[in-house]
Amino acid sequence: MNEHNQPSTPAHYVLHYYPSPNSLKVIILLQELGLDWEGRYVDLATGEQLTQTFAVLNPNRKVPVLESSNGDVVFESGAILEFLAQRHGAFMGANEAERWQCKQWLYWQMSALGPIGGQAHHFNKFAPEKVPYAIRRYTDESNRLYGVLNERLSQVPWLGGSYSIADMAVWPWLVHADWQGQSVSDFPALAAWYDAMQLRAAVAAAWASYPTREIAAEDYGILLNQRADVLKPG
Ligand SMILES: N[C@@H](CCC(=O)N[C@@H](CS)C(=O)NCC(=O)O)C(=O)O
Repeated sequence: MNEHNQPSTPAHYVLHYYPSPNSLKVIILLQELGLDWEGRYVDLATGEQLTQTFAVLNPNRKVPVLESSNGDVVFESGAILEFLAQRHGAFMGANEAERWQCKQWLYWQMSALGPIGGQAHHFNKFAPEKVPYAIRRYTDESNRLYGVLNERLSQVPWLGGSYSIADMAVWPWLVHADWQGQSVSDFPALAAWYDAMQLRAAVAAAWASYPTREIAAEDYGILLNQRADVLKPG
């Protein structure tokens, strides 16, 4: 360890991922930092995340999970972003005030935009039955959250003041705005920020390496029907 409590040998990282917004956040940061890393695809449709091998990495049995050659294992995309940003001393704000702005918007993404956007995806696109109340509830709340982002980004160029992991956490959740019943172009400051994100080489590289595919409805069986018994060794 050096004086910053960081291992002195550069680490090799393994990202257990699936092509979804929460994994894409981390891929963007790995690209921004220019780190030595490889991706390991976790087949969620066949339940690879529910195996005992995977449960050792993440007791919540979800991707992403980051492993380092120094023995670190981190789950939860927000924690992974903080871990890498802190360890490599970048993208967490240029000063104390920005650090807290960055954290606020990161936690906002993790607690609001992600969960609400996820439910909007679910009820608009994947739910086997159309539930009008749920569609309206999550589409409207997504719309409100886009408004919050637009307001913030009409005051500052990046969510934390300077470019940070907060921006990297939010952008992947806007890529499928249509699944949330939204259009980024309805929000001018947000649209300008979205375009600025896309112009970053690391974001473009992360996006290019991100295999998007339409997921067949039958692949969702395992994802949409889990209760506590999935935790039992099978
Ligand atoms: N809060 C978690 C959410 C992780 C999450 O929901 N991952 C999804 C893919 S985006 C997953 O692994 N789903 C598998 C399952 O539900 O079985 C994070 O941000 O890391």
